[in-house]
Amino acid sequence: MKKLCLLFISFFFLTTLLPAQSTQEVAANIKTNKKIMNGFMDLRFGMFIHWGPVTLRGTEIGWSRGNQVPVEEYDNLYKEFDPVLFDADKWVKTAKDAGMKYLTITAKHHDGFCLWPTAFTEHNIMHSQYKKDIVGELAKACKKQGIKFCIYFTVLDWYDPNYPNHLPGQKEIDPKANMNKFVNTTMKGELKELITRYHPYMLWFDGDWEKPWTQEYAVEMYNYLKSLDPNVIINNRLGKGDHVEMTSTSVGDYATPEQTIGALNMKDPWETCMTICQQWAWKPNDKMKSLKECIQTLAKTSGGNGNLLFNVGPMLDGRMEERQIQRLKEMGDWLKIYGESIYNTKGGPYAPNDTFATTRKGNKLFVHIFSDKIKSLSLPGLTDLKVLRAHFIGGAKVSFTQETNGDVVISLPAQLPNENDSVIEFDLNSNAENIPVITMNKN
Ligand code: H79
Repeated sequence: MKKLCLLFISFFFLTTLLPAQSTQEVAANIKTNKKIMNGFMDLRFGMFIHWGPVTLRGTEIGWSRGNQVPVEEYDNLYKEFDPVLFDADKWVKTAKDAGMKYLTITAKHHDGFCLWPTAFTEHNIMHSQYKKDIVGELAKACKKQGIKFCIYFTVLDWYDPNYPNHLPGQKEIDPKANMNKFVNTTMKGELKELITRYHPYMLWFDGDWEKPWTQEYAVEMYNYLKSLDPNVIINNRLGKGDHVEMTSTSVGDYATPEQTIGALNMKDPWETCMTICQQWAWKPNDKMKSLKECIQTLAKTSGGNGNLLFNVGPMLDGRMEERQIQRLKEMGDWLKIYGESIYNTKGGPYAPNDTFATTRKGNKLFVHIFSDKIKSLSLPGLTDLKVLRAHFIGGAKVSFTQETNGDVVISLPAQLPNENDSVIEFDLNSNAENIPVITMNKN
């Protein structure tokens, strides 16, 4: 009897507690494989696009609904949305000229408006004045121009009656909502349309922090998406919790620091998303980052072994702002000269700071110099290898000495070749990618 009792108790625990726990993790064989993730991380630089009917007001997408713009007004903006000057090829060319290798469009943001003709809600582009499939046109233009096409999709939807919250920070749950139906019919249905029609390279989830979304939904959804396309890359905002770094409970393939450059990490893939101005969606006269900030952000991201997803908010008529197009083009011009120190490289071995960052590829170590205030720079810890030569990319030789303990001291000229980031290319006698992370004392 006692044995039977024990058996019963263990059966109870096995059937009730264990499965609940195991559904919170994604099986290793379903996760996106390392080769695909390495291919993604080699791209280094992508364009984020936040766009929708909210551009008619110039306020923030999603967040201004019920704040700067009354809910009733916000929810009807789409009826006026008519971006007649939208030209997918032009947007994609702008990304390409910037040296970007992938592009991510907000197919659906927190306001629930869909930029593609979905069968699951009328709150979509076909019911605007414009009536053209924005997502489809971008997917096509990306394919044509050799840019990887990716889709932003938030799990929260303040517009959908079945999603239990209808405003940011709402405490009380809508009793008429049906979260299971929202997830299993609407969300899965919409994502199936997006995957099977547009074949995105990556899905950028957001909005997982509200209470109705659970870790169980996330794991289920990850498995579902992988059943539709085993190769699709998924960011870590599908799962609950910290996004800045990968943890043992992360659901997704890579970490997503927002508006801040991620820390050096040689183990887990990550991508910083950051705005070229201050708002995600277009805002008139929004403060734009200087070229120096733009280039150094990209170099520091690469130096930390991460990608940069750089955001542009196009205007209500469908065009991107000319000053932003110019700024991006200037980044592309820098990349034409210095791209070999960004694309397909690894970050490290030093953590980037405001003076310099390093990247590496095979026997080459690239040192990005940000400051023209320094006369020399010491790189400690380069033991068991020899530096053979050094020169500025696109320029003159650089003088340096290597001490017997391996430390390298670089003498910098009074005038650096590039005012934003001058890159020194060092040839080593061994593979720079094998150097372990080197911690520096503040110099
Ligand atoms: O889509 C962009 C943001 O809308 C979204 N993620 C990026 C990619 C995001 N959703 N939530 N959050 C970011 C975190 C919340 C930030 C907030 Fe705010 C601070 C919400 C209100 C204050 C940022 C600043 C958004 C509105 C003002």
